[in-house]
Amino acid sequence: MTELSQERRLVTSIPGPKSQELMARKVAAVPNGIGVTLPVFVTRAGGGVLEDVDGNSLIDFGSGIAVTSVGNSAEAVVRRATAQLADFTHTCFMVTPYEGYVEVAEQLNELTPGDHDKRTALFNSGAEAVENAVKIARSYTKRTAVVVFDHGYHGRTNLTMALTAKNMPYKEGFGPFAPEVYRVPLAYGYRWLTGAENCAEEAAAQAIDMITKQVGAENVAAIVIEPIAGEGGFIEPAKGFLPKIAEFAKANGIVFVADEIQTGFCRTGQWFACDDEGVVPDLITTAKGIAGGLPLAAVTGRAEIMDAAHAGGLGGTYGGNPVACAAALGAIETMKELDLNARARRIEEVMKGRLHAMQEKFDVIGEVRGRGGMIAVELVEPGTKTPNAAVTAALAKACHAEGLVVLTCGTYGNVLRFLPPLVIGEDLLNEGLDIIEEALTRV
Ligand code: PLZ
Repeated sequence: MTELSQERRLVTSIPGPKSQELMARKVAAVPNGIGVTLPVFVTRAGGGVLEDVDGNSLIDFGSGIAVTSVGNSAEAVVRRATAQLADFTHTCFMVTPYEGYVEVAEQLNELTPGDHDKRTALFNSGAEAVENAVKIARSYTKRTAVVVFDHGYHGRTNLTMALTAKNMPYKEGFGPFAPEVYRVPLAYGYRWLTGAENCAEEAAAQAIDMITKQVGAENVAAIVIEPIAGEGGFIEPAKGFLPKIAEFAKANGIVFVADEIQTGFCRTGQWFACDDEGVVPDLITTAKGIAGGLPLAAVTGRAEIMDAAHAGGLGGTYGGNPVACAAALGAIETMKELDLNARARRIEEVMKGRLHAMQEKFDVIGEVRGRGGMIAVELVEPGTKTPNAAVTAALAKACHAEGLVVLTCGTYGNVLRFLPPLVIGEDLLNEGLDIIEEALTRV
C-alpha cells in the first residue's frame, strides 16, 4: 500500500458527496443516540492525517479522542497485532491463558507511578476499567461510598454515569443511577471565585469537609479523580490539590484511584499525568492510548488491594484479548522508541506559544491550558468569564470545513480541545494552528 502523504488536501467540500451518501445510510441504520462530530467517512489514517472516501485528507487534532497517540496503524502495532491474528484470535484468558496478557500487565506494573508491588487486570473499555476499580476498592475496604469530583467524566455505563458529572448528553433520561456516589468540588483555578491563588487550598478543604461531614471518611471505599479532567474541559486541578486529596485518602484508609484513561501513556508529556506532582495512586485506570486504537483497558495497583477480590470475582470474556495485547506491546514499544513524551512536550511548546499569541489578539479566549499533547482554549464572552458555547461550536465548525478535526468539551460546552497524534509533523501542527487562527478571525 502506498504511504499516506502527510498533507492536508481538500478536493470536495467537507463533508464530500460520498460521505454525505454514507451519512444518509448511517441515519437509516444507526440510532440517533450515537452522535457524529464530523460526518466524514474515513478510509485510511496515519501520522497526523485522516483520508476520507472523497479523497480529502484532513489534519487530525482529535486522535479518535486521545487514542491514536502513536498514530493510526503504527508500524509496531500492525506488525504485532497481525502476527497475533494469524496465531490465534481468542481463547479467553480465564479459560486458557497466554503470554501477551501477562506481558502487558508486567509493562503496566513497571510504567505506572510508584515502585511498590503491583498487579494489573485487563478489560475492554475505559468505563469497564473504572467499574472494576470501584469493585476492587469496595472489596478491599469493605466500604461502599465512592467520591468523585465536579467536571469529572468516567464513562457511560450505569455506575460510571453516576460517577460522571455532566447531565447532558451523558445521563439525561438514563437513570436511576448507582447509589453511594458523592460529588465534591474540583480545584478549577480559572473559575474559582476567590481566585486561582487560593484555589488548591480552598477546594481541597471544601472537598475534605464534605467527605468527612456528609459521607463520613470511614464509609468511603474510593476517591476517583482524573489528574486532568478531560471531557469536563481539560481542567488541570490547581497545583497542590491532587497531593492534598491523595494524602487525605491515605490517612483515612481510602483507595485513591487516578483515572488516567485520557491522560495516560505520554499524552501529557509524561508516562502518566500523576507523575507531574509525584502523586502515587493506589489504583490507576488506563485505556485509550494504551493499544494504538485497539480496545483495551486496565486497572493497575497495589498488590494487596488488587488481590483483595476473591478468585473468579473479576474478569470478562474478552478482557485482555490477545490481539489487543499484542497491539498494546507495539504501542508501548513505539512510545519508548520515538520518545513520545518528548514529542508531547514539544507539541505543548508549539501550541501554547501560538495560542497565547492568539489570546492577546482575540478576547474570546479566556484561558489557554493543558499539558503535552492535551491542550485547550476556554472561550468566553469578551471581557467576562461567561462561557461562550456558541463561539466554540462556530469555531469547531469553521475548522472542520477547512479540513481540521477538532473536538469540543467542557461542562459549559465552551472548550475547544486539541489532542493530535503525538507523532504528528510540526508542519501539520502549525498548519492546524493557522486554521484555528483564521477561524478566530472570522467568528
Ligand atoms: N474516563 C477520563 O476520558 C472516555 C468519551 C467519549 P470508554 N472519554 C471519551 C464519549 O463521549 O463517550 C473516558 C475518559 C475518562 C473514562 C472514560 C470512558 O472510557 O473507553 O469510552 O468507556
